[in-house]
Amino acid sequence: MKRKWQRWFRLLPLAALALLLSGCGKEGVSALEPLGPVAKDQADLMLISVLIMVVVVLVVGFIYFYVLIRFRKRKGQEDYIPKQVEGNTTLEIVWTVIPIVLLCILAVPTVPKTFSLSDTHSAKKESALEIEVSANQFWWQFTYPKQKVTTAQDVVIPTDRPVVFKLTSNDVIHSFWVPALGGKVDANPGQVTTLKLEADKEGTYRGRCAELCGSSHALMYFNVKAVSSAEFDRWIKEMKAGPDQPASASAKQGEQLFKQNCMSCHAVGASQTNKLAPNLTNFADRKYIAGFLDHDKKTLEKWIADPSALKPGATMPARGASGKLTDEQIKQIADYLFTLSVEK
Ligand code: HEC
Ligand SMILES: [Cu+2]
Repeated sequence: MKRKWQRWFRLLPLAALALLLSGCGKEGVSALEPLGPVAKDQADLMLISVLIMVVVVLVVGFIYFYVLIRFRKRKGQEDYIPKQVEGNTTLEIVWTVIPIVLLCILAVPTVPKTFSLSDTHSAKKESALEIEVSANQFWWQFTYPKQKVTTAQDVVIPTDRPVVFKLTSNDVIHSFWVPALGGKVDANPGQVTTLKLEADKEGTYRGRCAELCGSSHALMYFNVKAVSSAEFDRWIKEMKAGPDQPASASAKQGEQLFKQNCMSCHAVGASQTNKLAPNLTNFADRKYIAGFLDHDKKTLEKWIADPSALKPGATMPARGASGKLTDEQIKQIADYLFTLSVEK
């Protein structure tokens, strides 16, 4: 009885793993739930390979067990040796041709799809939207070169056309991955790589860094917000117009403090690119702080007081450039940052 229990206990880690993995796939972070044309094509390719592999495993497994049972050692026949078939030309041809046929079946959809999915040049002719992505430890900057707009953390795209992302990195190798929309591509320092994605439904898709890049690699999230093309055009206009002036006294005070303590790295104003920190023009419209933290004032105050306590390795200094902001001043800055909204 005790033995049996021990055996079940050994299954516990497996059960725990299954439970853990079942947590994957939240917030559109699953390649198996494709939500755009590119991702659908890729998921179909995966499905074909998996189906072929399942068939192979079933057939080979069946033959294996059949042979195991059919040719097992029987009592009274210990010295019996069944008919040997090495050098049987027919069998050799059969088990060489079958894998060739299977690989051909796999190649027919895979090869042309691989080329068309990675073809970012003719996508450009289809008037695709171009977005430059620069990856940093541990945040993302997005620039729309034609529209001359820069933002960070949340990238907004239209649903009516493909988007060509041009990726690079300011420090180490990162990898740009929006599982629901398609495969990932590395962002390398000193190099530009491209990735074509498309969202045909409006919604917010979670993206993340998929290349171990430092202590907060696992927290290097971003959002892709897909909106109608009219809404996208409006958003670009609103970004260019910028947020309204702060109204309350506290936020006004916060703006002054922000200029003195934060502007050496951050920019407010969508035409400005500052390589050192996220552009905050529409900070109040974001869904998270720093890509993953609750988007509320209390968390923001904690963030400004000590970023690396919340996101290990974050290069932003605690309590501003001087390190001397008081709790009251931090509160005022938080008030100001929450006025930075362009959505009317
Ligand atoms: C030395 C440069 C630097 C200074 C000075 C600096 N920051 Fe940052 N800040 C950063 C970096 C880098 C990040 C991105 C960190 C990350 O997500 O890994 C960041 C992130 C942020 C974010 C989150 C942005 C987002 O889109 O979610 C806020 C808010 C912020 N900083 C506010 C401030 C405030 C307020 C000050 C001044 C008190 C300040 N920062 C000073 C470098 C700086
Ligand atoms: Cu990274």
